[in-house]
Amino acid sequence: MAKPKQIIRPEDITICESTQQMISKARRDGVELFFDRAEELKPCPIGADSACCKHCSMGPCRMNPTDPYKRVGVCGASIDTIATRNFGRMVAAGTAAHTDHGMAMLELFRGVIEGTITDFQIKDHLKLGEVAASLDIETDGREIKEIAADVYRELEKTYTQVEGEIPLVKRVPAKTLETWRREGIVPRGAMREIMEMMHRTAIGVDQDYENLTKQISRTALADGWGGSMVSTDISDILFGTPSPVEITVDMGVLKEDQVNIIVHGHEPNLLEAMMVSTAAPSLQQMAAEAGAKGINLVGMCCSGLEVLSRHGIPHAGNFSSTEAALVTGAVDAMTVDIQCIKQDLHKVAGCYDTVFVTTNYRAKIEGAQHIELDEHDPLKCTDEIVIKAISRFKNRSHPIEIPRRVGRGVHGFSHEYIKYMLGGSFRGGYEPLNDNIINGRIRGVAGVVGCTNPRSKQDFSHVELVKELIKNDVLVVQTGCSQVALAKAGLTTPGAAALAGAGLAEVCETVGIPPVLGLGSCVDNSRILMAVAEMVKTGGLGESIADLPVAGCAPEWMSEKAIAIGQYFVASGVFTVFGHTFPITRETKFEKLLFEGLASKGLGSWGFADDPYEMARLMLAHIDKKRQALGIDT
Ligand code: SF4
Ligand code: MSK
Repeated sequence: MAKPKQIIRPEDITICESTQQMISKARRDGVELFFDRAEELKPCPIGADSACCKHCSMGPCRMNPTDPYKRVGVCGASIDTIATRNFGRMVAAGTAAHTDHGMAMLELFRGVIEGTITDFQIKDHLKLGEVAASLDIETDGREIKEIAADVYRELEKTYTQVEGEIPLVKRVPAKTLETWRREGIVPRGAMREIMEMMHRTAIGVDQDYENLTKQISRTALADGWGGSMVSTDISDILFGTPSPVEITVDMGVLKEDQVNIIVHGHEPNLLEAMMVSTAAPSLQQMAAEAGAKGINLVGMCCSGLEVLSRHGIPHAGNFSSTEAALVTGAVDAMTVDIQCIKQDLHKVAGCYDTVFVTTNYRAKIEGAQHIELDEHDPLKCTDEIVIKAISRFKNRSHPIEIPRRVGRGVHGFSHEYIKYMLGGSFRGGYEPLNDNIINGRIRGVAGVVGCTNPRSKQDFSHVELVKELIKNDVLVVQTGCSQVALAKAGLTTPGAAALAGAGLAEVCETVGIPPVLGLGSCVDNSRILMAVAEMVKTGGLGESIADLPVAGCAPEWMSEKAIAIGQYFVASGVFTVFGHTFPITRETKFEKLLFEGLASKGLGSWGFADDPYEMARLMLAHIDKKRQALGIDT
């Protein structure tokens, strides 16, 4: 007799109560969610340990992860070659995603400079000036467009430069850059690095895991200090550098009596255009005539974080909640552009007659309607979507159940703002960050970032880890879906200082900041790089990023982009812990290199832990080790 299928309780799947409520509703409605498939589709244990190669048709070749050196592939590839190549291709894919996104922002910038795109403008002249100065571009007495054209030309090299160092390495602390030069990992343009990474991981090319790992670091650095950093800078120049703003999160931001439009994905331009469309008097009037009290624009995932940080637009939830938001029945339209968009959103939307629209030529979904966002006339796309959403509102035919929860917080902490807030400098102002680290009020700084993953209880590790860190006087900076988890848990309010250790609480209360600072979307991890670079340059905490009492963590990661981010932090000198899974076979030379060997070369290192308390323990131990080495072990 077949065993009855075990039904997992929603509270064992997620700590997000809104998502729990929607999982129960989806079950009642007979709608399958990705949580259900994660239960049914168990991961292949050989693939999970990255012990399988399918780089040619002599394979696929499967190694034995419990006895990794017992055999080699048909071509003779060892477990170290196989696992390193797999890891390298993840980094290449993640880097490609961030850099292609950054390049799209740069093309938009070029259109604005050339005057072919008129619906977007250069909004933040101060940031443009700062970026120009960081690239040694003259600004005195010059027209904005002239400066912008020079900035464009320099930043284009981030992608296309075939030899030599990309311009943004000027921002890297001298000693860190010296280490990169010694190791031969200073990046050229991302196109070159990704191309070489793909070449060297093909059958019969680079079969020395140490040599391959150098290219892995070089490729990842072309992302962090290249494509991602350009994306952040250009988005700030065009849409404004974030500064602290009060925000609301969770599914309670949806409104039963309004037309609800969710924008999900990664590119800020779609949401910026949607802000204009939803505010248009003619469309507001149309919504009113349909019986709506207004048009409610809401973000999800990283698109949402871009506009949450800049404009305080409400945010309905992170990666694991995107289907669940549709289950409310209250979403009249969901638009998506690129990255982290589950294919089955289209199907779930169909179950509730929600208008579901893809908008980017790079990312269509079979069967889904596509209304392309053309930056030359963006409102054509967004107006059409708003009209469709109003029509769906008018004809709503599904019962609506909106979870009532709304979390509040203060987000929008760019690295520029952190610097300003902490006294105009990371050291020497009225509440300098470096001095507070040196005097021990702040024990260290941790970046807690990244995705959620249906293979671990949604949000749990993010929240528990951050609670442990702030309790131990570690200031936490955040990007991506992680900060949505913390905002829902109420830890991004200044009042959360009550949960911090005495030293950190004192700093937070004096400056008026939360102990957990949301910095933006996943490309905005570049803001964390800039913050750590600034900490080194300010002085008192060593000469390279690897000397700092800082650590990073992606406790519930899932995307190849996360691996690229992790590797660029490690290559920059940061101890970086990943949770729940790590794509590597244990007890191999490649594992030893990533977890120990890179640090001995002056870079950072990887760490892994399965539960948030162990993640915190590893990070605190690293921070304390660095404090001791700096002689500030107070
Ligand atoms: Fe097997 Fe080598 Fe081909 Fe990989 S490259 S599938 S290890 S034969
Ligand atoms: S959206 S990459 S799930 S952070 Fe940037 Fe969230 Fe991870 Fe996507």
